Amino acid sequence: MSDEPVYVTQPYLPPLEEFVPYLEQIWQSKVLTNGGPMHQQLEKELCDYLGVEHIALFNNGTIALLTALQSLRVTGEVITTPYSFVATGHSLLWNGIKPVFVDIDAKTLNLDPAKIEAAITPQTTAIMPVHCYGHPCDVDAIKKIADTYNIKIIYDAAHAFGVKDDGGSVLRHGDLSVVSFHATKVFNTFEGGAIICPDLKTKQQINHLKNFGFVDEITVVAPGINGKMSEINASFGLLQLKYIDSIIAARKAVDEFYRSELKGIFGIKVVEESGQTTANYSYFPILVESGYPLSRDQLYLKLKDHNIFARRYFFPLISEFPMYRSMPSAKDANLPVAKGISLRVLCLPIYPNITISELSRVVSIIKGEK
Ligand code: T4K
Repeated sequence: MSDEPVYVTQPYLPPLEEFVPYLEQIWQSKVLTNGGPMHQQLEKELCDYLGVEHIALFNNGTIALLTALQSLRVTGEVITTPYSFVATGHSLLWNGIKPVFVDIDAKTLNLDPAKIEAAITPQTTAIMPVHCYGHPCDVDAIKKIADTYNIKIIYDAAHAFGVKDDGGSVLRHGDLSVVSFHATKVFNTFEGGAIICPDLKTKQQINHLKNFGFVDEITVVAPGINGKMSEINASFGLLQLKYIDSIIAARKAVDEFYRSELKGIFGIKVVEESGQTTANYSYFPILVESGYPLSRDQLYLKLKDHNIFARRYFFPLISEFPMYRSMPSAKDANLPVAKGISLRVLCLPIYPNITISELSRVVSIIKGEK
């Protein structure tokens, strides 16, 4: 009998019977969406949990990114990283904005602040960095550049739920930060996302934008979109939030297991956490270096042969997809670090309910014992 499949991630699902009372409440109220009681309660509880002032919930992280750009009226060119999920770049294209790719830092794998200034032109109106794998960007250096050139910062913080630095939640940085609550994320609402807003006025404006631009029954102030989170999604978030500390603790244990087991394997480099005081262990990226007996893709395929579905996040680079690759900033010569990392990276399975025997299977394949 072959081994059970092990995926790069699996959502944590609380006991089904605990979800039933939420559904009963929704059935009773008949309020299914449009900012109902579950939605309002989740916004409140997330503010408390994350330690931020204002959150606007969305139906997914991508629509939240689109709306964040709309709300700041970003146009022209935006500096961003090629080393991310394709939604980062797509949110710019959907707004008619030209992405300008800047290389990443070899240690943090985030946008390299030292390379940003050279990419700024009179058309640049914003920077969109990503806290990749939940590892914080160099927020101080990025803010200094944005202040100097009077441009905005929108953090794609899709991976950074619950991550903190010395001053608190990393989600407080930038003009706006956007998180994803997709099923594959540390905290999920099946599909979902949010914009973290600095003040109530901004949140209200974003609330209008996510509801077609309506401010009352007959007044539409902007060409808004439908970005609303439904009551089912919000209620699942409320239930999930009860378990979030144990979810993150279980992820931490997986992270520690891998770090101790993979130590000293020639040619395998574990990507270090950097800059956070509280991590969320959202991904477990390793780099398959030249000293390892297999290439990254050979190891990926070998794991797959054993029913272990590691993922090459992020390969190809965003800049390599057809709608980006003819842009001058997309050239490999402009992005040598990102290119190199994307050819070596492999994200290993990490999620709360992964078992020790599954983890041991992963490790023994990497060690060449299988
Ligand atoms: N910005 C960044 C930096 C992002 O990483 C993302 C999303 C976004 C923006 C956009 O946010 P959203 O609009 O998605 O809220 C997955 C996710 O779909 C995507 O949300 C995520 N980033 C990206 C990094 O990963 P895929 O295409 O790799 O997902 P998929 O379906 O192959 O799932 C991976 C594995 O997870 C599966 O092999 C099994 C497991 N899985 C998946 C789903 C959907 C489950 O066990 N249950 C599930 O329901 O993109």
